Amino acid sequence: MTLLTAPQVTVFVTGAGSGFGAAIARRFAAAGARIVIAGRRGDKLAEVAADLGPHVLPLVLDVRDREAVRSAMAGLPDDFSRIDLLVNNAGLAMGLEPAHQADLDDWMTMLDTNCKGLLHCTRAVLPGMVARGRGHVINIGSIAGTYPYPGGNVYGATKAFVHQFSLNLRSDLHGTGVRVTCIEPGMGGGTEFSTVRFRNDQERADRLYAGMRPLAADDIAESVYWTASQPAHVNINTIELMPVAQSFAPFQVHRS
Ligand code: NDP
Ligand code: 8X3
Repeated sequence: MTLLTAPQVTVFVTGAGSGFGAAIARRFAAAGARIVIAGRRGDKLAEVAADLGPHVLPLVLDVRDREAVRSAMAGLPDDFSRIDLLVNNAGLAMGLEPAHQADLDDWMTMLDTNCKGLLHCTRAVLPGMVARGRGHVINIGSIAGTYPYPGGNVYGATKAFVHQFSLNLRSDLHGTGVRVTCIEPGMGGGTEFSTVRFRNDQERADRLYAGMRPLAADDIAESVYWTASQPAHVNINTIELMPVAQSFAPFQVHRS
């Protein structure tokens, strides 16, 4: 039985008030799932929830807050408490400065959100999944976790953490029936990602996508949905996807 043909499937999506997370929530709601949508801004969650039908629970939550995550997960109403799929999507990049000029606070925020926040949510859902003998954790990584680029320093390192933690989780969950996937997109447009990275400099954010077609949030949502829809004996370990307009550049050579 695939996850999505099971009755009353419950999906928990972090960072669902915008971008990929909102699209993922919409995709699963369209398939009839119950959805918990989590994020820090209640107004954004309310906007998303308005389109998702009756089986949605908006949850104002900062994934960096370990105790808040624990108590929010433990206090979910009965209808939403047995999470079949956790999508760890909340995350951010802050700045594109080289390491010797970067803001140390930005680095800590990325670590706290992209790594620790993901750990808080994952650790909270796993015991229930293991006890039920089924479940799926889908982590949103990035090509930045595999391919270095100038200014990617800590952001890329956090996504390398997400990649390796996902693989290591698979080892720990061997024999439990719980699946783990890391989905690693390249440039995605139509989200708040670059606006956040460039500290609300919207012109700079828009320039990044000028004249090219990035991945859309719906492309990521479709890959998450496809991954979760595989038969229960199939585990998709990793998916890396990029826009056709993005590829690789040569190594840099400094000449004196
Ligand atoms: P968005 O900025 O639109 O979405 C990120 C979401 O995470 C926001 O809704 C934000 O909401 C939420 N969030 C941030 N911090 C926290 C927190 N501490 N607790 C709870 N929620 C939080 O960007 P994307 O949709 O593009 O990004 C989604 C994921 O995809 C991220 O992990 C990103 O690293 C990854 N990614 C993005 C790519 C891209 O090019 N866009 C490519 C590859 C990966 P709020 O502020 O209300 O909390
Ligand atoms: C976001 C993709 O290329 O901006 O993770 O790092 S990239």
